[in-house]
Amino acid sequence: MATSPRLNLVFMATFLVLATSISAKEYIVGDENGWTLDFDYQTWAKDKVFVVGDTLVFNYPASVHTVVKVNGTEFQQCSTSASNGIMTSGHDVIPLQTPGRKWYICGVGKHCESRNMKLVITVLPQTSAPAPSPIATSTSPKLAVPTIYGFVVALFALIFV
Ligand SMILES: [Cu+2]
Repeated sequence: MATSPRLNLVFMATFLVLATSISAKEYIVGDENGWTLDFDYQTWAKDKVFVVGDTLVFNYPASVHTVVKVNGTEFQQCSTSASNGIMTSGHDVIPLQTPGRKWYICGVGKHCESRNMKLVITVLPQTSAPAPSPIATSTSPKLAVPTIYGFVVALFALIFV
């Protein structure tokens, strides 16, 4: 019993769609500056669109800084509580698993209060329509979408012609 070429196409299309939906962006906080003193993280975050499934990476010399996930109030006050997860590895990879606002500060000394080591981002749901278009510097995720649409159109053409 021969495998239908159309069935193969369905599998391929399914695979492509899945591959696209799990593809995620990794953001190095502060880019080459990393997680450090006196960097403007709000400007860094401003033109980026964070989506569930993306990851944040905080790079810094371990023992010099930390990364503490806090709430909005703690963020404003640069305070931490026992319930906050603290990360100290120097290469902290944080998967963005839920939509909403996320706040991160450095828990060392007055790095948050006086040296601007604080980052707030808003994570969008994965299913949302294309976000307000950022001035995209990375083009690969954008290229993938027309590819999928083209493939789906071709697939329908094959099935219904
Ligand atoms: Cu610090």
